Amino acid sequence: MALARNSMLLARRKFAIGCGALASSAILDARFGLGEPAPAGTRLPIPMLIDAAKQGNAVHLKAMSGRHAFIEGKPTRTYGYSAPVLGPVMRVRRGVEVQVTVENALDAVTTVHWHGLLVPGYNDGGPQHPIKPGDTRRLVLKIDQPSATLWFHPHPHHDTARQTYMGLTGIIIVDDGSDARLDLPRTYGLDDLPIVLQDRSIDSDGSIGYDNNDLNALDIAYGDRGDTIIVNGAITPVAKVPSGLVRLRLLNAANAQNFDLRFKDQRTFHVIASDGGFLSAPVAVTELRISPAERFEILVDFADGKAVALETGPDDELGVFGRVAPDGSADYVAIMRFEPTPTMPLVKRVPNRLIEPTTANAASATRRRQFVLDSGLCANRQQAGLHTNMPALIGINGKAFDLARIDVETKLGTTEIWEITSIGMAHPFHVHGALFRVLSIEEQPPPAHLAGWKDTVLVEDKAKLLVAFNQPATRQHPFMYHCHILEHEDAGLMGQYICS
Ligand SMILES: [Cu+2]
Repeated sequence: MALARNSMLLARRKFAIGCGALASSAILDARFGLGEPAPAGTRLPIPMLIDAAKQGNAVHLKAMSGRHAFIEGKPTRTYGYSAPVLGPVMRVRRGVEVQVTVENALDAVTTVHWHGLLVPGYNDGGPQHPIKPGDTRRLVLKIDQPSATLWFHPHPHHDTARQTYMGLTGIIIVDDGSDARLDLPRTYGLDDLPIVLQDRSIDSDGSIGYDNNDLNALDIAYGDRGDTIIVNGAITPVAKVPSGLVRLRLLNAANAQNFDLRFKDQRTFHVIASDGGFLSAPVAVTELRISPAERFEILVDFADGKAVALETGPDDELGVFGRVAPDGSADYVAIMRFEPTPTMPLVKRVPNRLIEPTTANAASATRRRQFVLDSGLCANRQQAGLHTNMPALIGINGKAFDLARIDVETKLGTTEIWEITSIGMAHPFHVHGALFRVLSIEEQPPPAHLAGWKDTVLVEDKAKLLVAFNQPATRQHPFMYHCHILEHEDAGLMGQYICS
């Protein structure tokens, strides 16, 4: 949690002015760079696929510590789900009940939250349902939602950021059978690849450390950001792919970092799905921003047989210091590479149409609520004139998270308009147990790739969401809504709602 690592974040345009005292002590020499170049040829690790249907819809996950070498020959302590780091990809069919057991083999209390899965509050895996070290939790997850790429991660009280950073992240693929009908790439590990994007600070001895007692005010204010980007746990790996269409299931599982993705040759690719499932039609783009906890599925055409790097660009939330090349010499840096092989492509054609999302009528919303997300930065303290000492309030609508307080009561089967305002910096806002449509973002209609059902959206200034509440949650087992910068969440940028 070096101060230097986060100091450059102060340069972000919105709060560059007015943070004098803090900035003068913090503007050091840090750069958001890629660290050591990776050894060429590290293959993209492909997480183990658990196809629940092939094992009687029973899945066992063990949250455990292990050892993983981010740098060759320098293994270090990490966490994973039934793996030394990260976890399996769990494929579940729509319409089934999956019996899941979660064993906690860590030396810390944990939970597993099924991010994006539409299940009742008692199965949501929030901080209200701690699993003690040595304990095993059994639950039955009823899968009833369209095809989508979801994920699972820890959500314990005040320890989510550390546990996720140490490696606890897995993917869930919900499969309703539409892949074959749409003739989409669907051969796992071949033309259907999970891509888990994260950043880490890796010390020269290969270790990644995260100490909750060592977080300084800046680590919390900006979230933990590392100088090395990892993909499925590897530094700039290489994926061998068919010379045809390849589907990438992109997940930003970073604690705080936004990724601005493009291919080095700036080829066009197609976004086919976001958090909640398919878009109505593929959206052609050359760049794609993905914020923490968001997912996008994209189709990339490698028919030309040419190797190409996937790059990330400067995080423009961070101003000139968001540059990714350590020496500032390049705007974009490679985070992985694709090498097409001259095999027969499995799928060649991008479909014209996908699946029309169920309609969302803002006129039928029964309530309108405002949520002001405040991460306690100096600029907003001045604006608000409320707080004079660090640490400032980190919370929603002036309240820090309280496990004993229900903030919002919603009605099952209704929709509400939630107006989200970010103060100080952009916050990726996530709602548990519900999906929403973005009605407007920065007062504009959403771009096509953000127009489907979602559960997380990056709110730079303002967003208006139409949230659909279709899962029950009681006072004993409420749902959460929060910023998905994990240090913000742990520090209190979170609330609880019930639904009945
Ligand atoms: Cu935040």
